[in-house]
Amino acid sequence: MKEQLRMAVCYWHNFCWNGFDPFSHSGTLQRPWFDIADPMQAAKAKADAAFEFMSKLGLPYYCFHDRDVAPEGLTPKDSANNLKAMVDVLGQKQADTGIELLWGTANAFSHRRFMSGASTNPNPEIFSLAALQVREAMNATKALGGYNYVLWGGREGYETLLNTDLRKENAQYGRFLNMVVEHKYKIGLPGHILIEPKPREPSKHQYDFDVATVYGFLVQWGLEKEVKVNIEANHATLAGHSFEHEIATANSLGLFGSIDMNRGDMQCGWDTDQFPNNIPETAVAMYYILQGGGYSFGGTNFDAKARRQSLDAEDMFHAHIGGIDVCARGLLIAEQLIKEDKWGDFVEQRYAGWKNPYYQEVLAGKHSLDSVAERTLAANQDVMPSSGRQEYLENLINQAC
Ligand code: XUL
Ligand code: CO
Repeated sequence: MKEQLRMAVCYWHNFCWNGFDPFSHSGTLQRPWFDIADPMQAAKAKADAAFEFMSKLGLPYYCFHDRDVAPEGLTPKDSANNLKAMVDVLGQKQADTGIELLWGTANAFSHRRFMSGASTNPNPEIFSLAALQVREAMNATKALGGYNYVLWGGREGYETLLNTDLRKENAQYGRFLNMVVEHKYKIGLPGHILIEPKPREPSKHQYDFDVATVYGFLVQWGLEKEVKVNIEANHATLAGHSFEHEIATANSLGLFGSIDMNRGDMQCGWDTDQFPNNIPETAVAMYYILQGGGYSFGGTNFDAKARRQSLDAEDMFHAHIGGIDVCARGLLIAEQLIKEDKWGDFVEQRYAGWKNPYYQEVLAGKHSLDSVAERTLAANQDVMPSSGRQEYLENLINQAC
């Protein structure tokens, strides 16, 4: 079961406060690399701290944004070279510790050039800068033996419709994503291209609103068999869904890839990225992940950070250990629920009528609305509903916890 969790820690949230914070909710943990004037030396010191921390936790994987591991340079070429230099550093760290790269991604949302979008920018030269940055980040991921590549479109959306051409931006995004998929095959990345849905923040409206919206976009651009989703718990909350709703939707559409594990705040509606601490909720999410067949190349990435007033390195350990334990407990409970099979069996029984050969024919398109209506008229029998047993099912979960 332990292998099923495929735990990773995200550089972005734990080691990334490199002078900016787009979400204005970062903590103030002591960060020794802050005092180092040379940005590349600071990046190396940050890598030392990150790998020491992840090793102490015994984590098998990590994830990164390009600009979190390597500073932006004065020119696009400098930025690309900085990342290449850090790939060597990170490669050595991986070899020394045995920690592997779950996924890489590009931060194409913090720099002011992306304020009107990356691939969806009205200016095609900014589209091209995003293409360069993503190509470099994909190549870095490949060079480090990474499994997957994530795209989160923080600025792929709009602030006001008044200045926005939705049709044009959609076509740009569709072409960009196809280019990314083509490049994946060119360099031979083993895992998935993963889109991470989120409805808003920093853009007022983001195109990758939720899993179902992403699916529609993928179908439009012929990519529904090529791209999967990285589902973040707090992003589901922001979209007005539960985490398990997003996981189950991805399962039903064949899109499930990976998760960003965290929790939001049910009262304030921000992307607070807190560590998970609710065991029954996590168990339900894990249940759907297992039910869908588990991870293939994906994993459980902590896109979470300790709170602003949790100042000490010790707090980082409390946060991660607590989060990992909640996921582990959730996974074991989910395993037990699947073994007991009362829940699965109930759902199966609820739909059992559809196994009837006649209804199999209906689903296969062998009957028209007329023929179904005539058969029903001939039988002339009303049907009573049966109980959905919601409370019984809710109790099953709590009993397993
Ligand atoms: C932002 C977020 C990102 C993505 C990767 O809300 O979740 O860190 O996980 O860009
Ligand atoms: Co995330």
